[in-house]
Amino acid sequence: MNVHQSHETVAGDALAILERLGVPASALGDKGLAARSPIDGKLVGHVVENSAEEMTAAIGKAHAAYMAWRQVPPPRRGELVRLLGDELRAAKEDLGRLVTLEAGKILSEGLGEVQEMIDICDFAVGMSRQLYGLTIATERSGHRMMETWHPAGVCGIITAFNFPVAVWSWNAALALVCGDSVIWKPSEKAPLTALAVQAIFDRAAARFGDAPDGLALLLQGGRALGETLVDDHRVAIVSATGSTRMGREVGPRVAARFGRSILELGGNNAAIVAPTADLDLALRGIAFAAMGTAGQRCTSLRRLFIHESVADSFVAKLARVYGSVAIGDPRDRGTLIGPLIDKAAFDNMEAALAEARSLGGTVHGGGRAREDLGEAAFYARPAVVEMPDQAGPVLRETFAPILYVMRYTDLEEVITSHNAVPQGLASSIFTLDLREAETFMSAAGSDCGIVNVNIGPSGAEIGGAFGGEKETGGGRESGSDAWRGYMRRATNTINYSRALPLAQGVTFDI
Ligand code: UN1
Repeated sequence: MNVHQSHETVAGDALAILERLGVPASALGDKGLAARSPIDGKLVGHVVENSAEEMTAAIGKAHAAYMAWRQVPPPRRGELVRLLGDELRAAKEDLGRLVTLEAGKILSEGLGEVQEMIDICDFAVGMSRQLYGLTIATERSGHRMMETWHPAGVCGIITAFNFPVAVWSWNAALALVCGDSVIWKPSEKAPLTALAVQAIFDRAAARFGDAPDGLALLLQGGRALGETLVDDHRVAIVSATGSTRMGREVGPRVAARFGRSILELGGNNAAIVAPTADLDLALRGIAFAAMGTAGQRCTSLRRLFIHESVADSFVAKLARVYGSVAIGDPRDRGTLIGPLIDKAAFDNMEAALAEARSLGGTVHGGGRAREDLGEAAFYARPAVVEMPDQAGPVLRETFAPILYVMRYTDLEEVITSHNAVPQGLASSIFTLDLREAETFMSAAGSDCGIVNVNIGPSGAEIGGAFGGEKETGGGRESGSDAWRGYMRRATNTINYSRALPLAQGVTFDI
């Protein structure tokens, strides 16, 4: 049930937060990018839009900042990120709420996203003392071989609306300790949270004292701005999060100039519910993964393979949960499903459901909900769709709360179906059978970058490397050794002998 609470207007709420977080009034104007809230579909304000020329100038500035920053000892660079984490802790309530206002996610998820930023800052601070290389056995006596990791340059960060602040921080926190400078081009659908984060970063930089100017820049605008960033040879790394369509354009453009890209693109994540699964736990795990964030995570659960022996009762329970879940204003306590980001997202959901029906799917749920919350606000009823097989929309990522359910009999066969989609981000199996769990995690199991057991595919912690295979783009961000993606490696061979032996036994006597 929805608990109705009275709220001030979304716009008033958002503008007050921006002021408290120190966003300068000059960042907002009468024209530029329209900032809307999906909660009521109304305009919050306009954000000053940057030109391609401004982007080119910013890249020059960021490059100069990198030239200075790369000389700063990494643990000192970590101190800046420590201060960023400190400022984020102080801003958590406000920034989390702003994420709710701008992206429409429920309050606990808005706060969770800011926590994810704090976590990656802590991780990066530790990492700043561990940017280590190997010492490697050499075939020549009196020699030593080792590798050194150096800052790579300017890192361009392109982010999506659905994690409007955390994805910047996964990249920025690591890039900054690695000695890179960063330029951020956020989604046009989330310009306000970006302004807030930049103000928070600027405060951390002021406390730090001698960070070079232009170390972390924010530029707002559309496609042309992104293209300028992507095509500039001074941008050593482009880390882009968004659709596979976007990645298909960004990847080759960066490659054409021999730049490096880190791509985190679409997912079409699945879960398998095996006969031995703890079904209550599976139900809860699946509900969060499929309906949380209104299905608008790249890790959202979209496909469910359920063993025929447990399918009937499980699908009935799932349909009941789907029918009773609270949809509404994400600021209300008790709401679990907030709005979709815009009308286009709702239309895509409806189109996918219509296509699923035409392919023999049985749809439970779907359709518009909570029209009382605004003509231009698009709340959708989550949908469970029983599909005869994996076809049509099941093979695509639709950024909406649709869960396609298919039955299976044999684990090996279902793993083949599981992997038979173009995307390869996140996956999970619910089973208490060790053989099944290990098979799913083995080389012959899931082909995804994230493979979970007895939890859903979404909601990863920052300590692990995050990303996926195939059309998901292959990039890894966040934890583990993802930091290496933000540095360049030098292999050093040092001769401390008086002789000059050549490798591979080559002789060259002059
Ligand atoms: C995304 O949707 O782009 O694993 C990122 C998760 C979150 C990040 C999602 N930690 O669901």
